[in-house]
Amino acid sequence: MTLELGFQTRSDEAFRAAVVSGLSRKQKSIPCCWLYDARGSDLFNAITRVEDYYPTRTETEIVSQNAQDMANFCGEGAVLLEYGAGSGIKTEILIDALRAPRLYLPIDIAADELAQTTSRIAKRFPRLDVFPIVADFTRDFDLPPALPLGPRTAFFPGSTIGNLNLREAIAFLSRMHRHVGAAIIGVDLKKDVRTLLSAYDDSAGVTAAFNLNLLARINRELDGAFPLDRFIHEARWNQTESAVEMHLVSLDSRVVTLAGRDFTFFSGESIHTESSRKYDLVTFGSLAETAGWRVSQSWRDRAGQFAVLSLDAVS
Ligand code: AVJ
Repeated sequence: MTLELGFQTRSDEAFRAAVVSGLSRKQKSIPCCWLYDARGSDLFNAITRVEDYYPTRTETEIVSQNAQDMANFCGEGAVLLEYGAGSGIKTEILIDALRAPRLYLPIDIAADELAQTTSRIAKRFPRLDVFPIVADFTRDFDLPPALPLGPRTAFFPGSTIGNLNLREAIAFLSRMHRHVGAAIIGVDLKKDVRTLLSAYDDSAGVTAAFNLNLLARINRELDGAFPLDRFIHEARWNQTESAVEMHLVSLDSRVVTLAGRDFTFFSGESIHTESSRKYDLVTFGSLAETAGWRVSQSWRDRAGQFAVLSLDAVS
């Protein structure tokens, strides 16, 4: 059974405000949540299937091979929350292994994709209640009151936590602590820079299309005038932040009008559109600890590229 859809928290006005303020900074930047309109979600799903992008297939394999352990961690009659649900492939594997799960609450800002994922999962697991919530999980939001009893576990795969900076990650993990007492979280691990950069600048050009779609969205929704063939996608390794960054680089000096305002670019100037932080297990463990969590188990692939961790609330 699927309950009615939650509330919409992101509006056209919020998009305009985010773009205008982001492009007014010294280092121009736009929060990565705006990459995921309908076309952006499709392009991201295409990224997960390209050879160079290792995280999705690696994590899916880890979840498949350890689904029983993960299900035991969740316990019987679980209430499963998922932050940034996306396409929900890994979630299906986990739900399939759970014993008599009670309720699945996927939370995502991409409303269209959330609706698709929700109906697929509701169809496949007819006895599971599904309650989708359209919300930005990086901000405060309330869970619906009167959740059924049963152990609550959060599922946060995809290394989406990597998109958050230190302050945001602690705020997120603290909010998760208010929502649930246990969590299963995917974390992409530090590795050689070449592997990282090709994952974010794949040879098929899908990541480039994903990044450039943001400018197309601005043109469409904010009456923008970005010439799409004069901006290029770039992936950069930021050693200090231990993050792969995506940028959109202007090939010329120019003035771009959008939302009735002018923005000046010098030749080579970039808009920073995403950071994907890469952790080692020790660093992630102490981050989790700061927010009241203890790592209980960690599952990795053979090559040690990616980790899925179970967390218990300690305080
Ligand atoms: C879905 C946020 C985890 O950061 O690896 C993929 C998004 N960006 N390629 C990531 C993404 C460029 C992805 N996350």
